[in-house]
Amino acid sequence: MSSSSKLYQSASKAARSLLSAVSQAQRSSSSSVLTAEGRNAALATLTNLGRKTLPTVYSYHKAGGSHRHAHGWGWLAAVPAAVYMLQDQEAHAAEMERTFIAIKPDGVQRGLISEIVSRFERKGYKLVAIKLIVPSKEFAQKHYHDLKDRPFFNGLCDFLSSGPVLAMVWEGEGVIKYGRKLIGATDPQKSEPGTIRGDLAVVVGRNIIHGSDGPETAKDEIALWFEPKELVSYTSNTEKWIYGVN
Ligand code: IDP
Ligand code: MG
Repeated sequence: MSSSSKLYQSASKAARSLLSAVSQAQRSSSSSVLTAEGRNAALATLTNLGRKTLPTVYSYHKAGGSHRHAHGWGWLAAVPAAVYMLQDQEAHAAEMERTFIAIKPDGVQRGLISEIVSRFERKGYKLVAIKLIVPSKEFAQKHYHDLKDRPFFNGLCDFLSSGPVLAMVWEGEGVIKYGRKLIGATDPQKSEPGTIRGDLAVVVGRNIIHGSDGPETAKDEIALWFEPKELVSYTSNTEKWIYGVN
């Protein structure tokens, strides 16, 4: 299980125990005002993955805070909305995956970084790591190790190590497989229009972008190109609009 789904699960678990506290509190309280501010505060705290969720909620309100609704049990009435959102997130978190995407030296030199990044961004995938590097030839050989017996292997590794490569990790439901769809067929002569290679490249030796071809390769390539600390886990504000079950 990925660390992000673990986080979603523990946050959701915390939210559920809070929910039972809420129903108890509501039964013994006259206040049941659901304010937008209160809901946002609860949501922001509860969905803030990677941080210690519950203690933040409690200390914020214990300290009195500057929040004018942060008194009595009123703020607790806002929590069910947060729980609902979390359960939604939990449903898709199980499917969440990461893939390694790289803009090769030809794509970087041709000024196609923003064009390519925007296609992943607009689709709804989340950027979790990015860096511009010039890989060594040895590194390129490691990256393309499965092609070492192909006649173009040496030239390919020379090319990959010839200039800057924009290395990235993108996260989202089905991103490994669908990322390959966005990229298009290996040979741009065969890539469909509308795909990155179909729209922006002409020959296989200069097909501007790399994308992991499966879950195992994605895992290996992310580990090859990035230190774990370079991968940034965060909740995107758009996630609640990109994912959802009706
Ligand atoms: P992929 O990049 O679509 O996953 P692979 O078969 O893994 O395609 O090949 C890796 C890279 O090797 C290709 O993106 C392309 O740059 C290069 N390549 C693949 N086939 C040829 C070829 O026949 N001639 C020259 N380069 C090739
Ligand atoms: Mg490949």
